[in-house]
Amino acid sequence: MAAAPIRKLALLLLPALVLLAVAAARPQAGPESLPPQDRNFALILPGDGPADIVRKAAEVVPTGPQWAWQQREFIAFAHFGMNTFTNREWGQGTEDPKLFDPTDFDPRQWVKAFKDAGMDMLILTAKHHDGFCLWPSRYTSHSVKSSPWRGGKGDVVGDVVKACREFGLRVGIYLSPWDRHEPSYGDSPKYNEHFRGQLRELLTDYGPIDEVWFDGANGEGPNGKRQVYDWPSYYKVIRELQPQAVIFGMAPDVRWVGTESGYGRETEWSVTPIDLRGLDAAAAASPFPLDGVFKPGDLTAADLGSREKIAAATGLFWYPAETDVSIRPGWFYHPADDDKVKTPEKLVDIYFSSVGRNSTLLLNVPPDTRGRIHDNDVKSLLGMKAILDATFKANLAAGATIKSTSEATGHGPAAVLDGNKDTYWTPAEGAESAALEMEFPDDRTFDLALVQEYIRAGQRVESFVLEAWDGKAWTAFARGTTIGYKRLLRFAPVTARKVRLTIERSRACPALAAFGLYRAPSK
Ligand code: FUL
Repeated sequence: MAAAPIRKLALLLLPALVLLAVAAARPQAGPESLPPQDRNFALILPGDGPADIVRKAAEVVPTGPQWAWQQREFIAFAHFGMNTFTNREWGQGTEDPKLFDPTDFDPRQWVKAFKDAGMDMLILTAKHHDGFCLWPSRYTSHSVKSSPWRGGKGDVVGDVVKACREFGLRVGIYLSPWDRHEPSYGDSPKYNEHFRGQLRELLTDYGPIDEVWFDGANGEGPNGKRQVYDWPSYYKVIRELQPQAVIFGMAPDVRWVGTESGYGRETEWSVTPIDLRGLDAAAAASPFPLDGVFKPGDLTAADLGSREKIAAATGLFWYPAETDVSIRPGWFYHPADDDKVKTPEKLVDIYFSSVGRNSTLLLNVPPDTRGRIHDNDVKSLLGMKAILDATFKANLAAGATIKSTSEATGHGPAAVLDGNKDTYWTPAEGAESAALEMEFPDDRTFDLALVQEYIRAGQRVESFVLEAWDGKAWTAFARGTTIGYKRLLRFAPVTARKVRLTIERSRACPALAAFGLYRAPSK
């Protein structure tokens, strides 16, 4: 019964999709063995069997903004606002703006610490659920305007952005749709207009904003009413004013990894199901095709993208994971937590379980009531960076003689060791197996491997194994499932002169951008 309308839709969509494919042709065309890649979604058509679905999943690729975001890897989050001064995690919206009064506000100190820690962007809570605005919004007086700080003339967002520009960090904005202060909240059209207005201010007045962070919290407002958020209209404002930005959470660009612990899944797929039945030809051909049909599903599920999971999908899209976690027990600063800051070793473990599992790491480091980052947090951040620098200082696989089972023209195995993310090895068309063998000039000892797929051609690898040659035989020392943008594997130290990486299962021919072997510093 349901098949007929879907088929009709598919016929309708076909010309639009062909058009899209032509219009969005990528400058980085793959070799002949890789099909043309240009869309971050795929329609499953009636009659598509399991093999077609798997092939389609392998062909879905990130958009330009998603690709740029993925390479940012390590992002700072700063929860700062009314809660910093009331020592709470969630404010009620009734707080007196006079409470907001940092004594030594110094965003340059934060941003320098983030830069020194190797972070690439800072996302600031411009407004949390209590509704207090860190910028002088024209839409409310519940903001820095009504605080004693700088005589009501201050602008936290403006100063933080300025510091980010000075140190070369990108900027992201957290703007809570749930607003426990704003009287129009719950009066749906009115508040939607208010919220779009605030978005417009933030996305117009502060230069490039590269990520907008939306959680889905939807509690009651001051009048006890719940708001019906008009998400597509919010996306429209963002797409128009900052088309290069990705939207996190309640939007089809970047998903929540599903935990707040810093630990993502071992098997992390960036291609997941989406219901595309509402997508018409015009929407499909628009620059942001998924904005009108996106609905968040259960992102806490253990499996979001296996063959079993996608088997019944009506569509698939590129929806990569971001792992948000706080360096402290809470998101906001609380003096009682000063001795509960995560240690450098814990942060490194989190890095391996997020960046090392095909995700980005969004690490929250909350400024205190002075408006500075506490020394304990700075120490942990820098300690983490020192461990990562010592770990990744030299790729022990560099300089190896490298052979592959086969290669497509122009995509030989040396590409995985050349330090260039835009070159990759891929086997010859129709190859049945895919393996790389590396021989070093001498014995090497390592306890960590890095593998990266060239995700601009899609995420394909489902399982792989690493083996060492002991002079007589190959012995497996590490195994992994998905790779995606980056996979880091830790194992007991191995000493070998020859190492083999075998792709055991893949959705299409694998395309690998990087391989590395490293040794963690001894403690
Ligand atoms: C959640 C919020 O409710 C928390 O307060 C915090 O901002 C976290 C990052 O997102 O949904």
